[in-house]
Amino acid sequence: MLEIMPSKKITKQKKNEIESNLILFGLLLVLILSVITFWHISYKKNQTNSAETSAINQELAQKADIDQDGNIDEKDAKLIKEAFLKSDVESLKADLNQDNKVDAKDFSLFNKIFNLKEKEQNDSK
Ligand SMILES: [Ca+2]
Ligand SMILES: [Ca+2]
Repeated sequence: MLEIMPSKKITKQKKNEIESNLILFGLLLVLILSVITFWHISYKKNQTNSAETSAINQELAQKADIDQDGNIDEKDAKLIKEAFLKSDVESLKADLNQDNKVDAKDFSLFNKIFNLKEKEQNDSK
């Protein structure tokens, strides 16, 4: 009996220790969960952003196919060169950023799309 009493006291102390450890553990768990939630939200945000970017590229890619033959190739490059600094209806098909003139901005946009398409084709090979 005498031996059991002090050991019970120790157990009570240990219990308090365990309780405070549990509180710390709980706080840590909440912290980890909020970090995961935050990471998840920003990950989803990134996913939405990249989806938006690819949608924009898709739209631009359709415009960059100036002769509408389904391919973005040298023929379209030639058309955009011919349309350079012109503002008639036919030339404005090459106005990719739609500011009503065909200039270096459209040309660099076309190059970007052209390179993207080429990369896509190489990736799928
Ligand atoms: Ca074309
Ligand atoms: Ca333009």
